[in-house]
Amino acid sequence: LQLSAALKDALINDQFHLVYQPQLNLTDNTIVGAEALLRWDHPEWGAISPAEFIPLAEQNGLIVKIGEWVLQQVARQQKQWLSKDLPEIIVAINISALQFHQQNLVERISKIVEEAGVSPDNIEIELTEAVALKDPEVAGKTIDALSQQGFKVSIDDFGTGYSSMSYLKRFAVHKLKIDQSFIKDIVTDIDDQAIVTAIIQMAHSLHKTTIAEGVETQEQIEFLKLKGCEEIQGYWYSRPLVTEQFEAFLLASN
Ligand code: G
Ligand code: G
Ligand code: MN
Ligand code: NA
Repeated sequence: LQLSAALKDALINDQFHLVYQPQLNLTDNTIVGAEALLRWDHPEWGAISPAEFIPLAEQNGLIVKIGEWVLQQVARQQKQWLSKDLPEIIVAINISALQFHQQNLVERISKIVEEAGVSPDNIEIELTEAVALKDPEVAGKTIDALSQQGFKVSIDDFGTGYSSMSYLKRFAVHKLKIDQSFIKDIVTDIDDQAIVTAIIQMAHSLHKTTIAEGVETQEQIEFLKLKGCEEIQGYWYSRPLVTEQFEAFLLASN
Protein backbone atom coordinates (compact mmCIF):
# COMPACT_ATOMS: atom_id res chain seq x y z
CA LEU A 1 0.00 0.00 0.00
CA GLN A 2 2.88 2.31 0.89
CA LEU A 3 4.56 1.58 -2.43
CA SER A 4 1.36 2.11 -4.34
CA ALA A 5 0.89 5.52 -2.71
CA ALA A 6 4.50 6.47 -3.38
CA LEU A 7 3.98 5.78 -7.08
CA LYS A 8 1.60 8.71 -7.23
CA ASP A 9 4.40 11.05 -6.17
CA ALA A 10 7.01 9.43 -8.34
CA LEU A 11 5.72 10.99 -11.56
CA ILE A 12 5.33 14.46 -10.06
CA ASN A 13 8.68 14.34 -8.31
CA ASP A 14 10.57 13.15 -11.35
CA GLN A 15 11.72 9.85 -9.83
CA PHE A 16 11.40 7.86 -13.06
CA HIS A 17 13.93 7.58 -15.82
CA LEU A 18 14.37 5.41 -18.87
CA VAL A 19 17.17 3.10 -19.87
CA TYR A 20 17.64 1.88 -23.44
CA GLN A 21 18.65 -1.65 -24.37
CA PRO A 22 20.19 -1.84 -27.88
CA GLN A 23 18.93 -4.37 -30.42
CA LEU A 24 21.25 -5.92 -33.01
CA ASN A 25 20.43 -6.92 -36.57
CA LEU A 26 22.16 -10.29 -37.11
CA THR A 27 22.21 -9.94 -40.89
CA ASP A 28 24.41 -6.88 -41.12
CA ASN A 29 25.59 -6.46 -37.53
CA THR A 30 24.12 -3.00 -37.11
CA ILE A 31 22.04 -1.54 -34.33
CA VAL A 32 18.39 -1.52 -35.39
CA GLY A 33 16.70 -0.20 -32.35
CA ALA A 34 16.34 -0.19 -28.60
CA GLU A 35 13.78 -1.10 -25.99
CA ALA A 36 13.00 1.66 -23.50
CA LEU A 37 12.74 0.25 -19.97
CA LEU A 38 11.41 2.18 -17.02
CA ARG A 39 13.42 2.68 -13.83
CA TRP A 40 12.24 4.09 -10.50
CA ASP A 41 14.69 5.51 -8.01
CA HIS A 42 12.96 6.22 -4.75
CA PRO A 43 14.78 8.75 -2.52
CA GLU A 44 14.58 6.45 0.53
CA TRP A 45 14.08 2.93 -0.80
CA GLY A 46 16.46 3.16 -3.74
CA ALA A 47 15.91 1.39 -7.06
CA ILE A 48 12.60 -0.47 -7.32
CA SER A 49 12.17 -2.98 -10.14
CA PRO A 50 9.41 -2.48 -12.70
CA ALA A 51 8.52 -6.13 -12.12
CA GLU A 52 7.45 -4.92 -8.68
CA PHE A 53 5.85 -1.54 -9.37
CA ILE A 54 4.26 -2.04 -12.82
CA PRO A 55 1.67 -4.50 -11.42
CA LEU A 56 0.86 -1.98 -8.67
CA ALA A 57 0.50 0.82 -11.22
CA GLU A 58 -1.84 -1.47 -13.17
CA GLN A 59 -3.93 -1.99 -10.04
CA ASN A 60 -4.25 1.68 -9.11
CA GLY A 61 -4.61 2.85 -12.69
CA LEU A 62 -1.50 5.03 -12.70
CA ILE A 63 0.00 2.91 -15.46
CA VAL A 64 -1.91 4.95 -18.04
CA LYS A 65 -0.23 8.21 -17.01
CA ILE A 66 3.11 6.44 -16.57
CA GLY A 67 2.83 4.83 -20.01
CA GLU A 68 2.08 8.19 -21.60
CA TRP A 69 5.06 9.70 -19.79
CA VAL A 70 7.29 6.93 -21.16
CA LEU A 71 6.13 7.57 -24.71
CA GLN A 72 6.57 11.32 -24.34
CA GLN A 73 10.12 10.86 -23.03
CA VAL A 74 10.99 8.49 -25.86
CA ALA A 75 9.55 10.77 -28.55
CA ARG A 76 11.34 13.83 -27.18
CA GLN A 77 14.53 11.84 -26.91
CA GLN A 78 14.27 10.73 -30.52
CA LYS A 79 13.70 14.32 -31.62
CA GLN A 80 16.85 15.31 -29.77
CA TRP A 81 18.88 12.46 -31.26
CA LEU A 82 17.78 13.48 -34.74
CA SER A 83 18.80 17.08 -34.15
CA LYS A 84 22.19 15.82 -32.94
CA ASP A 85 22.54 13.80 -36.16
CA LEU A 86 22.66 10.47 -34.35
CA PRO A 87 21.62 7.47 -36.47
CA GLU A 88 17.86 7.02 -36.77
CA ILE A 89 16.65 4.00 -34.82
CA ILE A 90 13.37 2.47 -33.74
CA VAL A 91 12.59 2.66 -30.03
CA ALA A 92 10.20 0.12 -28.53
CA ILE A 93 8.00 0.86 -25.54
CA ASN A 94 5.98 -1.53 -23.39
CA ILE A 95 2.24 -0.90 -23.26
CA SER A 96 0.29 -2.48 -20.43
CA ALA A 97 -3.19 -3.96 -20.62
CA LEU A 98 -4.99 -1.05 -19.01
CA GLN A 99 -3.39 1.53 -21.28
CA PHE A 100 -3.91 -0.58 -24.38
CA HIS A 101 -7.61 -1.00 -23.70
CA GLN A 102 -8.14 2.68 -22.97
CA GLN A 103 -10.59 4.60 -25.12
CA ASN A 104 -8.89 6.68 -27.83
CA LEU A 105 -5.52 5.03 -27.27
CA VAL A 106 -4.47 5.57 -30.87
CA GLU A 107 -5.45 9.26 -30.88
CA ARG A 108 -3.78 9.86 -27.53
CA ILE A 109 -0.46 8.34 -28.41
CA SER A 110 -0.47 9.80 -31.92
CA LYS A 111 -0.88 13.23 -30.35
CA ILE A 112 2.04 12.69 -27.96
CA VAL A 113 4.32 11.67 -30.82
CA GLU A 114 3.13 14.51 -33.04
CA GLU A 115 3.69 17.10 -30.30
CA ALA A 116 7.24 15.86 -29.91
CA GLY A 117 7.76 16.38 -33.63
CA VAL A 118 8.77 12.84 -34.56
CA SER A 119 7.32 10.21 -36.84
CA PRO A 120 5.41 7.15 -35.55
CA ASP A 121 7.58 5.10 -37.95
CA ASN A 122 10.34 5.11 -35.38
CA ILE A 123 8.17 3.98 -32.47
CA GLU A 124 7.41 0.33 -31.76
CA ILE A 125 4.58 -0.66 -29.46
CA GLU A 126 5.21 -3.88 -27.49
CA LEU A 127 2.17 -5.82 -26.34
CA THR A 128 2.23 -9.08 -24.45
CA GLU A 129 0.21 -11.99 -25.77
CA ALA A 130 -2.06 -11.68 -22.75
CA VAL A 131 -2.84 -8.08 -23.65
CA ALA A 132 -3.37 -8.81 -27.33
CA LEU A 133 -5.60 -11.78 -26.65
CA LYS A 134 -7.74 -10.45 -23.84
CA ASP A 135 -10.33 -9.40 -26.37
CA PRO A 136 -8.91 -10.36 -29.77
CA GLU A 137 -11.49 -8.53 -31.85
CA VAL A 138 -11.03 -5.20 -30.10
CA ALA A 139 -7.27 -5.69 -29.81
CA GLY A 140 -7.03 -6.48 -33.51
CA LYS A 141 -8.74 -3.25 -34.46
CA THR A 142 -6.45 -1.24 -32.21
CA ILE A 143 -3.35 -2.98 -33.57
CA ASP A 144 -4.44 -2.30 -37.13
CA ALA A 145 -5.16 1.35 -36.30
CA LEU A 146 -1.73 1.74 -34.70
CA SER A 147 -0.14 0.20 -37.73
CA GLN A 148 -2.06 2.48 -40.06
CA GLN A 149 -0.78 5.49 -38.14
CA GLY A 150 2.73 4.22 -38.86
CA PHE A 151 3.60 2.65 -35.51
CA LYS A 152 5.35 -0.71 -35.46
CA VAL A 153 3.69 -3.36 -33.31
CA SER A 154 5.42 -6.33 -31.71
CA ILE A 155 4.29 -9.15 -29.45
CA ASP A 156 6.43 -9.30 -26.30
CA ASP A 157 7.30 -12.45 -24.31
CA PHE A 158 6.09 -14.46 -27.28
CA GLY A 159 5.46 -18.12 -26.51
CA THR A 160 4.53 -17.65 -22.88
CA GLY A 161 0.88 -16.74 -23.41
CA TYR A 162 -2.07 -18.66 -24.68
CA SER A 163 -1.57 -17.83 -28.30
CA SER A 164 -4.17 -18.58 -30.81
CA MET A 165 -2.16 -18.62 -34.00
CA SER A 166 -5.08 -17.31 -36.02
CA TYR A 167 -4.89 -13.83 -34.50
CA LEU A 168 -1.32 -13.47 -35.69
CA LYS A 169 -2.39 -13.93 -39.25
CA ARG A 170 -5.11 -11.33 -39.02
CA PHE A 171 -3.43 -8.59 -36.99
CA ALA A 172 -0.96 -6.07 -38.37
CA VAL A 173 1.79 -7.26 -36.03
CA HIS A 174 5.31 -6.69 -37.39
CA LYS A 175 7.53 -8.64 -35.04
CA LEU A 176 7.55 -11.45 -32.49
CA LYS A 177 9.83 -11.07 -29.48
CA ILE A 178 10.80 -14.61 -28.50
CA ASP A 179 10.69 -14.83 -24.72
CA GLN A 180 14.02 -15.16 -22.94
CA SER A 181 12.91 -18.31 -21.11
CA PHE A 182 13.22 -20.21 -24.43
CA ILE A 183 16.60 -18.67 -25.23
CA LYS A 184 18.29 -19.32 -21.89
CA ASP A 185 19.12 -23.02 -22.49
CA ILE A 186 18.77 -23.06 -26.25
CA VAL A 187 22.24 -24.44 -26.85
CA THR A 188 21.53 -27.63 -24.89
CA ASP A 189 17.77 -28.06 -24.52
CA ILE A 190 16.22 -29.76 -27.53
CA ASP A 191 12.70 -28.81 -26.51
CA ASP A 192 13.62 -25.13 -26.45
CA GLN A 193 15.35 -25.59 -29.79
CA ALA A 194 12.18 -27.07 -31.26
CA ILE A 195 10.00 -24.28 -29.87
CA VAL A 196 12.25 -21.47 -31.07
CA THR A 197 12.65 -23.06 -34.50
CA ALA A 198 8.87 -23.36 -34.81
CA ILE A 199 8.29 -19.75 -33.73
CA ILE A 200 10.79 -18.44 -36.29
CA GLN A 201 9.35 -20.56 -39.10
CA MET A 202 5.80 -19.56 -38.26
CA ALA A 203 6.74 -15.88 -38.05
CA HIS A 204 8.34 -16.07 -41.49
CA SER A 205 5.36 -17.85 -43.04
CA LEU A 206 3.21 -15.01 -41.74
CA HIS A 207 5.67 -12.37 -43.03
CA LYS A 208 6.75 -11.21 -39.60
CA THR A 209 10.24 -10.80 -38.22
CA THR A 210 11.65 -12.20 -34.99
CA ILE A 211 13.87 -10.92 -32.22
CA ALA A 212 15.31 -13.17 -29.53
CA GLU A 213 15.39 -11.75 -26.02
CA GLY A 214 17.86 -12.43 -23.23
CA VAL A 215 20.72 -13.45 -25.52
CA GLU A 216 23.87 -13.77 -23.45
CA THR A 217 26.30 -15.94 -25.45
CA GLN A 218 27.84 -16.31 -28.90
CA GLU A 219 26.62 -19.94 -29.02
CA GLN A 220 23.03 -18.78 -28.68
CA ILE A 221 23.60 -16.34 -31.53
CA GLU A 222 25.00 -19.08 -33.78
CA PHE A 223 21.89 -21.19 -33.23
CA LEU A 224 19.55 -18.24 -33.85
CA LYS A 225 21.40 -17.23 -37.03
CA LEU A 226 21.18 -20.78 -38.32
CA LYS A 227 17.41 -20.69 -37.86
CA GLY A 228 17.02 -17.30 -39.55
CA CYS A 229 16.20 -15.16 -36.53
CA GLU A 230 16.75 -11.55 -37.64
CA GLU A 231 17.54 -9.69 -34.44
CA ILE A 232 18.73 -10.12 -30.87
CA GLN A 233 18.50 -8.21 -27.63
CA GLY A 234 20.37 -9.18 -24.50
CA TYR A 235 23.43 -8.74 -22.32
CA TRP A 236 25.71 -10.19 -25.03
CA TYR A 237 25.13 -7.10 -27.14
CA SER A 238 24.43 -4.66 -24.34
CA ARG A 239 22.71 -4.18 -21.02
CA PRO A 240 20.07 -1.47 -20.82
CA LEU A 241 21.95 1.87 -20.85
CA VAL A 242 21.24 5.31 -19.45
CA THR A 243 20.83 8.00 -22.09
CA GLU A 244 24.43 9.25 -22.21
CA GLN A 245 25.81 5.70 -22.40
CA PHE A 246 23.30 4.81 -25.07
CA GLU A 247 24.27 7.81 -27.19
CA ALA A 248 27.91 6.77 -26.97
CA PHE A 249 26.94 3.20 -27.93
CA LEU A 250 24.96 4.51 -30.90
CA LEU A 251 27.89 6.58 -32.12
CA ALA A 252 30.40 3.77 -31.64
CA SER A 253 28.27 1.25 -33.53
CA ASN A 254 28.08 3.38 -36.65
O1 G B 1 13.84 -4.01 -17.39
P1 G B 1 13.36 -5.13 -16.48
O2 G B 1 13.83 -6.52 -16.71
O3 G B 1 13.65 -4.79 -15.07
O4 G B 1 11.76 -5.13 -16.65
C1 G B 1 10.96 -5.95 -15.88
C2 G B 1 9.56 -5.97 -16.46
O5 G B 1 8.98 -4.67 -16.45
C3 G B 1 9.51 -6.46 -17.90
O6 G B 1 8.42 -7.36 -18.03
C4 G B 1 9.23 -5.22 -18.69
O7 G B 1 8.46 -5.48 -19.84
C5 G B 1 8.45 -4.35 -17.71
N1 G B 1 8.63 -2.94 -18.03
C6 G B 1 9.77 -2.23 -18.07
N2 G B 1 9.54 -0.95 -18.44
C7 G B 1 8.21 -0.85 -18.64
C8 G B 1 7.34 0.22 -19.05
O8 G B 1 7.75 1.35 -19.34
N3 G B 1 6.00 -0.07 -19.12
C9 G B 1 5.49 -1.30 -18.86
N4 G B 1 4.18 -1.47 -18.96
N5 G B 1 6.28 -2.32 -18.48
C10 G B 1 7.62 -2.12 -18.38
O1 G C 1 9.26 -8.42 -20.46
P1 G C 1 10.30 -7.68 -21.22
O2 G C 1 10.85 -8.46 -22.35
O3 G C 1 9.87 -6.29 -21.62
O4 G C 1 11.51 -7.46 -20.22
C1 G C 1 12.81 -7.35 -20.60
C2 G C 1 13.63 -7.58 -19.35
O5 G C 1 14.68 -8.52 -19.60
C3 G C 1 14.29 -6.31 -18.86
O6 G C 1 14.03 -6.18 -17.52
C4 G C 1 15.76 -6.53 -19.05
O7 G C 1 16.51 -5.93 -18.01
C5 G C 1 15.89 -8.06 -19.02
N1 G C 1 17.00 -8.53 -19.84
C6 G C 1 17.44 -7.97 -20.98
N2 G C 1 18.48 -8.67 -21.50
C7 G C 1 18.69 -9.71 -20.68
C8 G C 1 19.63 -10.80 -20.70
O8 G C 1 20.47 -10.95 -21.59
N3 G C 1 19.55 -11.67 -19.67
C9 G C 1 18.63 -11.56 -18.68
N4 G C 1 18.65 -12.49 -17.71
N5 G C 1 17.73 -10.55 -18.63
C10 G C 1 17.75 -9.63 -19.61
MN1 MN D 1 9.40 -5.71 -23.56
NA1 NA E 1 9.95 -10.02 -23.14
